[in-house]
Amino acid sequence: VPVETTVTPPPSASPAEPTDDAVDEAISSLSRRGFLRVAGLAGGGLMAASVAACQAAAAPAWSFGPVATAGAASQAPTTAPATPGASASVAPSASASASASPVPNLPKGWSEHDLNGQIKVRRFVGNLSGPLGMAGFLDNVLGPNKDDPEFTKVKQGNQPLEPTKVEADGTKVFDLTVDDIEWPIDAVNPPVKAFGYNKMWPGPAIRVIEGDKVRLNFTNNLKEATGVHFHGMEFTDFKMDGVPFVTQLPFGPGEAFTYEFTATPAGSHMYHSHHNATDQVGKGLLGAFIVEPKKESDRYAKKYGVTQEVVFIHNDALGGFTINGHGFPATTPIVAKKGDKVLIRFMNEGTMMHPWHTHGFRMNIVARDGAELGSAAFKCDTLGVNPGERWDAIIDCDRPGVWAFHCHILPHVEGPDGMFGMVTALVILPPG
Ligand SMILES: [Cu+2]
Repeated sequence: VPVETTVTPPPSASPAEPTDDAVDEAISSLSRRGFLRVAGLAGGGLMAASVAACQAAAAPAWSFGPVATAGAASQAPTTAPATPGASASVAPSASASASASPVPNLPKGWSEHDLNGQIKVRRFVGNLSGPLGMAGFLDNVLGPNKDDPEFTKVKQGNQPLEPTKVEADGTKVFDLTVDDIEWPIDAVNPPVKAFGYNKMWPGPAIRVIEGDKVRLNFTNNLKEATGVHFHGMEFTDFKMDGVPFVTQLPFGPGEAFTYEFTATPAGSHMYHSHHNATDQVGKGLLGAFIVEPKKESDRYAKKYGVTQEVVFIHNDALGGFTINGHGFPATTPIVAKKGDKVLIRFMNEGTMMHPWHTHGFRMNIVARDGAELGSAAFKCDTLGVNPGERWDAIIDCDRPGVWAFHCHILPHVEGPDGMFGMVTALVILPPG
């Protein structure tokens, strides 16, 4: 299981944990090399060529090439040349492991893979041992981290969007733009050239109430045409369905288009580009469209005692394997308190199925595609989420700890230098 094998010495190692000093020294050696690698990517030219050569050299050890399998990346040459930077973001691990020189002071029994794996986890869960009341446990990983945790350094999408105004007839008006953006998949690799609604990936989370009249004004600031589809909505006027050449003409650079409908049914839904979509959705034109049930007693907080909710929008194209526009260790951990009930709205905007696996807990699956399962609700610890699907899962946080939470297609989560991509954790803090 990834976390355990990554943060502890392998069985062949000396039973004593390596000293902090030895690990820090080895880490700083690797970090310097990591910095040089990033600098090389940013500089392009000769360095870029040598990085490309390194990546080619690394290929035989890598059983699955995320770059090759990612839909948009493989089709990229016409619309988005596959730059070394983009490749590095898709498989951030490949070039680091290709460096040949031995790492000085590698703890006994460790490989460079082990050390790189630990660095990734430190970037993700540094500074956690204090809040968990676990000082002394895996201090190299959960202990004081000289760097801030990754998620404080990268931009976050999925920010709540308030209506710009509410008309006299109750219509909620939302204004959105469609923009070219540079998006950091993590804090180390160069940002990728992406698209965003309101300059973020995922686009802003839009939340309305069942039966609300909504009007969504989109202004296209891209250099290409687009169209927006509200995935899961059942409205009367099909011309609001957002499929260029089927229900409307695409709207081009500098143009605007307004979608207007009554929000129904309730549930977890999405909005995304439906034009040149392999490319546009793969570059970040995706977002959550959540319709709360009209009756308050039907909402998750009242009905199931949900205390916190999280949206997980997956993608597996331009930015590699991502949750909410970031790959591990820049994914955001779910942080809860013992006793919390956490709702996760899984939304797959990618091109392949991802089986989400919770360590330590079964999820209570209460809705699919916005439709409540009722007596057909079920529990599982691994939930396959197909492209286009939304599943609502509730976790009873009854035991403190740092619980790994990841897609269980292993090449989506672990590479030659540790975990990447669709990995996060459920962190449950003890009382107080
Ligand atoms: Cu996956």
